[in-house]
Amino acid sequence: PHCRGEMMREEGKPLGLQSRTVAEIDWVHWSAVDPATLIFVIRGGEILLIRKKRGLGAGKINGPGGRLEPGETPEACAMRELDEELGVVAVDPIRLGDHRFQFVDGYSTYVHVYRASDLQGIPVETDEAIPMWVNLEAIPFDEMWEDDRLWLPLLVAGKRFSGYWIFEGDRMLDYRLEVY
Ligand code: 6OG
Repeated sequence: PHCRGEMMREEGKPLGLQSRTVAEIDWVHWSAVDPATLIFVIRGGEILLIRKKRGLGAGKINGPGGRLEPGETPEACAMRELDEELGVVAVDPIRLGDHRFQFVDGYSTYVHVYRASDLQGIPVETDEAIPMWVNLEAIPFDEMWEDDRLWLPLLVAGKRFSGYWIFEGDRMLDYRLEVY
């Protein structure tokens, strides 16, 4: 539903024959409908998460982030989204990985993933998000996108990664996750 009219088919595949496995996609020539970001602040044994009020994944818990605006760099996008969603500024964000999400309805997004170890300001609820500091031992994966339990522990451990994911709505069909 989030993609109606934006993109009717995935590269080289007629409608109705979208790939359901990672191996079927030519990822070198793949491109995403939307570039986007996620940013996770981890401080004092806790991670800053949000309950998203709107956009893709509304109702779920996720990291702050969102789609790039035209001409915006990924890092600027991550910082803008943190400000818009929670009214805070991350200190020294570093890019630890990226994800390619292909949905079988044709929508796709390429997500740059950042981690920061400090924050200026106190997160506040906005019309986009409710902030929550969560113990690193108690990340609520049951309320998050299905992929998160597979790669968020890598980010917490400071590892670099690249993910390739196929989704049908909320359901993950297949993935490949590279860890460096
Ligand atoms: P807005 O609609 O808020 O941008 N996003 C995902 N995050 C995770 N953890 N898993 C997924 O699996 C995701 N698909 C998209 C990227 C969308 C936000 O949602 C994230 C953006 O931060 C499918 O503008």
